[in-house]
Amino acid sequence: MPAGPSANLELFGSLDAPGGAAPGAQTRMGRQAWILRGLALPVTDALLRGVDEVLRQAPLRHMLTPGGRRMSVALTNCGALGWTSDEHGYRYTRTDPLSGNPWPAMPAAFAELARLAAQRAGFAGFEPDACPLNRYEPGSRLSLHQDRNERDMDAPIVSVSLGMAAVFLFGGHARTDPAQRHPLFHGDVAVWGGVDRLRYHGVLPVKDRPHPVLGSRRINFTLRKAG
Ligand SMILES: O=C(O)CCC(=O)C(=O)O
Repeated sequence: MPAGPSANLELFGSLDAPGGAAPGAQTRMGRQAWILRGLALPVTDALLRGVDEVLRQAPLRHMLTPGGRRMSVALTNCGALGWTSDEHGYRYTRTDPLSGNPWPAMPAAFAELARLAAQRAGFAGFEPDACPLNRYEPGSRLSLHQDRNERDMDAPIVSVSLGMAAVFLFGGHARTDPAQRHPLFHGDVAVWGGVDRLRYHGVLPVKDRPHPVLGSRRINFTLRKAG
């Protein structure tokens, strides 16, 4: 059984814990949903170089929701397909609407980590073609949502966390289902797919607990098979 909210926060104690959860540990969120603790730690330098390169080519921006609200997370993309949102709805595009250019290539380190994480979580052969990248500042949040704009629902979502810690909400198949709360630390990788692929998830408003490398920022990128 997945651990409940209080179990996880008690297990890992304070979100201020500088080292985060023990690398190599695994938190089970569902039958086919895991947090692989610290899996990204050995490659964070390559990942952060990749992040810089993506941001240089496709700067972060605050997108509008279809309801006209400005998202509190700033977002961009890399890979063949990029996720965008505006007053007309959510969709994947091959080009960045700001520049008209193709989205930046997916850094090799992102794709390699995604394949490793997916394989560890029971999804061998994962080949992502899309990667929305979010930047959270203190107060930024992501409300409960399902990732359902991707064509390939057999493929998992692989979600990599860097920088400040945050609380991840992992709910059920209805928005009103109770949500588990899991701390996510620098280097943690969450994977959900199969029977858990369409579960609602989100992030509570991020508290300002500066990270030694990224300061008052949290970077999260999610690798997907969208096309
Ligand atoms: O920031 C996170 O940990 C989750 C990101 C997410 O749910 C998304 O980009 O759809």
